[in-house]
Order: sequence, then structure tokens, then C-alpha cells
Amino acid sequence: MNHHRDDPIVAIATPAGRGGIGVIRVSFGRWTREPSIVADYIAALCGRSRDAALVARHATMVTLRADDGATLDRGIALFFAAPHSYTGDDVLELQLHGGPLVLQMVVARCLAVAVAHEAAYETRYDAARGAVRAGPGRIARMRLAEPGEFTERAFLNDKLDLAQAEAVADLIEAGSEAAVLGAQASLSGAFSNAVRALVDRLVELRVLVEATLDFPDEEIDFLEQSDARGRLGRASDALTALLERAKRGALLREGLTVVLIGRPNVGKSSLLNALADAEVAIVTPIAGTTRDRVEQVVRLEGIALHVIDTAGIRELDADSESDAVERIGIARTWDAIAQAHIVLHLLDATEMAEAEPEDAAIARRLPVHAARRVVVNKIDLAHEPPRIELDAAGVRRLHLSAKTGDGIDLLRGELLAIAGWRPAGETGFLARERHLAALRAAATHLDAARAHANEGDRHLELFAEELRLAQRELDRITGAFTADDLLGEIFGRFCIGK
Ligand SMILES: Nc1nc2c(ncn2[C@@H]2O[C@H](COP(=O)(O)OP(=O)(O)OP(=O)(O)O)[C@@H](O)[C@H]2O)c(=O)[nH]1
Ligand SMILES: [Mg+2]
Repeated sequence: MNHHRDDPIVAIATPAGRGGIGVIRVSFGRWTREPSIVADYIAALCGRSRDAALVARHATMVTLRADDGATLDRGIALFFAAPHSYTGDDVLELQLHGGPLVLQMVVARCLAVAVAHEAAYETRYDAARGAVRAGPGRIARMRLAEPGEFTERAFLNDKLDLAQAEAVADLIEAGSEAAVLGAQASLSGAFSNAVRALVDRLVELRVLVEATLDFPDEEIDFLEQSDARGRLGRASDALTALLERAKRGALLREGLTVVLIGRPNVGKSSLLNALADAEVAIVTPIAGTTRDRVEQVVRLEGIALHVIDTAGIRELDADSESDAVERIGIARTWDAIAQAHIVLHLLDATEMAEAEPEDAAIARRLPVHAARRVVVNKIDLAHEPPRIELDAAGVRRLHLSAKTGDGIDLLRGELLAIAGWRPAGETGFLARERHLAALRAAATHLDAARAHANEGDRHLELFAEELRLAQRELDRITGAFTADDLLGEIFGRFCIGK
């Protein structure tokens, strides 16, 4: 980041466009943490006398004027004195009329007053102190805030840890009620506290080991006496449990991609429509109807499933021009399969035997990374009941009818189960892929530590080192250990004014 973390910053905090209210937010950096400088600036901006300073957290009606005295807008000013503000710095919020132009004019005014005000301040300062000019307000350095910079300040001022700061963005972007509740839980610290509790266990264990390493002459069987293996095992268990919760949290945030595949005409588009409860994709008795992928977000219990209907897979005549479009469609089907979390391979209940070789050929090409289920469709024609069975390879087969809807509930339940969804009541939190990666890395280090512990006290140093590395991974989550470029990446994705 090329800006300075102590500059005063200003931004429009409400979304671009017209609205009932528009909010402008100013966070005064550390350089201006001298009450009189901020109070003077606000008085100048809001056209009030220096004696009528804003009372912290009281709504005050103010008039913002241009240089020539013309009214720019009238609205409510709120002042939050450090550290009791969103960023932890002194903060001024102006609630004005929500027009894009009027807000931009007031922001320009905020910047202009900062420059003019500092000049006046320095002159006064000079007059009072003779030639000595120490510690000017630096309010003239006020600039437009970068995306996420208010929240970044809150992080740097210890108002939030990194996982909580991320939860702010996730809350704003939440696409389901469950995601909102999960983001709120993360924001309130449910996830961070669980991570910290784990770090505490590791620190305790490290203190023990490192004390032993410092006194190598004392011949004690450290691993036995200190129950180090037991402590490590309990920490590992806690980490595994946290990873499972975090996976569900990440699911709430990211959703899952479900790809429907199979030979032409088996009913993929019909199944998409049944899941979406809408006529999203074209359905006809003609094999090869779907040429391009059709995507629809289906919400199950607040989890976003990105369901993708694809072109049916079949062998095409290599030279035929009329097959060109379908060939591209089939290539796209395989692209979609490569991104899938879940692949639903559809079969036609009325053609099980004759289509077996073709279906088996498709199954063989499916990648292993995705969860795979077989859907036997058109059970209404085959006069079968809806049910779930295991096939010879141990893959679960769901027998249903996309047309009548029989068995669709079984499929919904199956998708939720794959997603790891649990019924409400469990306090979840939202997590990100970044958190899962850190938890997995920490688990790997704990496994390595266990391996060293099994070698006895000879490997205590390696044991200690793995504990240190595991702790460092966990610290990345809360930002206790974080590289600057990671901060840039995280906060750069926020909206401006947050
Ligand atoms: N009776 C019955 N007919 C179905 C069922 N599912 C689909 N069909 C019919 O099968 C035909 C093909 O359905 P689609 O959903 O277009 O099949 P598709 O797999 O998308 O076909 P392509 O896009 O050509 O690959 C249509 O006539 C559907 O009405 C079912 O469960 N029962
Ligand atoms: Mg189709």
C-alpha cells in the first residue's frame, strides 16, 4: 500500500447512486489526535464557532457551505471521539441528502477545508509560539479513502482482528439469511475466539517444551512427565473440530457448484427446472437440446447451490459441420465438470441396459475431486418408487422423476448432506477459503509434531518447531501474524467507504 496509515481519510460511505440519505465519513488519523485540531477543523467545515464544538455521539444539525457562503447541504453531524469509533480514531459522520453530486461536492469541501484550515492553524501557531513550528495538525494530508481503509484502520487500531474485519465484508455481501447470521457470529468473534483458544493450548505446550530445551541437563523424561502427547492430541482434536465448523462456515459464504451431466435426453434440463422450481432451461424430446451451459442459483436452507445444466455428452461425427455447435457444448460440459464440487450423473431408468456402455464411459472420465452421485431419472416411466441405493462401485444412486417431482426431496437432502449442512440450532460462523487453508496447514504441523513426539525426547527441538509453525498458521487467521500484502489483498476487495 502506498498511502500512509496515519493520514486523515474521507469517503462517501453509502452506495453510489441516489438515496434518501448519503453518509460521508471522515476518520482523522493518528497525526491529528490532538483534540483541538479536530475540533477546529469540524468547526470550520460545519460553519460553527470554535466554542460550539460537537458533543461526541450527539446528533447536531449543521449547514455545509462553499467558500462563497452558498449552502451545499444541511444535515446531521455525528462526532465519535477516539477510541470510541468504528476506526478507533476520531471520526466525523455527516448524514446528508443522498444525491451523488451533492455528496461529491461535500467531500471536495472536506478536503478543501483541510488544506485551508491547516494553513490558518500554522499561522496561528506561529504567532503564538514565535518561530517554533512543532507538530502541525497534518490535517492537510486528508485524502480520499481507499477501499476498505476504514475497516483496515479498525484492524490496525485493534478494534477488530483480521477474521472479524473479513466478516464485515462478508456481512455486506451475504446472499442468504444463514450467511448473515454466520457473518454476524464471526464479526462478534465466535470464530476468532475459537482460534485463540487453540493458540492458547499451543502456547502452553510450547512454554513447557521450551523450558525443557533451556535446561537440557535435567534428565527428565519430558514427554512422559508433562503429558505432552496428551495435550497435543487434545489440541489436534480441537483443531479438527474447528476445521469441520469452518468448512461449513465457508460453505455458507461460497456455496457449492453442482453440475448435471449425462447422455442427451436423460432429463438434465428437466432436473434443473425441478430443483429451481422454474422453467429455467429448455426441455424438449429432441436429443441435443441444450447446447450451452445454463446456470441457476438454487437456495437450500440458505446454502447457495450453483446448479449448472450442460449439453448432453455423446460421440459426434468428427467431420459433420452440423455437429459443430454441439461439439463446443460438450467441451464446455467437461469444463464445467472440472469446476464442480458435486457431479450428478443422470441415467434414464427406461434405458439402463442398452445405454450401460456409454454411461460407463462417461463415468470413467469423471474427475475424482468432486463428490459424485448417480441420478436414475424417469422412474415414472419405469414404474419404480423413489429411493436411494448403492451401485456396484459403491456410488449412491438416487431414483427419481424430474417430471413428476417424485424423489426430488431425496436429492435435496442428499445435496445438503454432501454440503455438510446441519439443522439450525448450532451456532455457526462464516469462514473463508483462506481460513481453511491456514487450519489445514496448522493440522499438518501438529501431525508432524506428533510424529516427532513418537520418537521420544531426542526430537524435542523438532517437536517445538512444529508447534511454533502450527501457531503461526493460526495467527494468520486473526492477523496476529500477517504479511502486509495479505492486508492489501483483503481490504482492497472491500467497497469504498467501509
Ligand atoms: N416421463 C418422464 N419424462 C421426462 C423426465 N425427465 C425428462 N423427461 C423428458 O425427457 C425429454 C428430455 O428432457 P430434457 O430435460 O430436455 O433432457 P436433457 O438431458 O436436458 O437433454 P439434452 O439437453 O438434449 O441433453 C423431455 O421430453 C422431457 O419431458 C421424467 O422424469 N419422466
Ligand atoms: Mg438439456
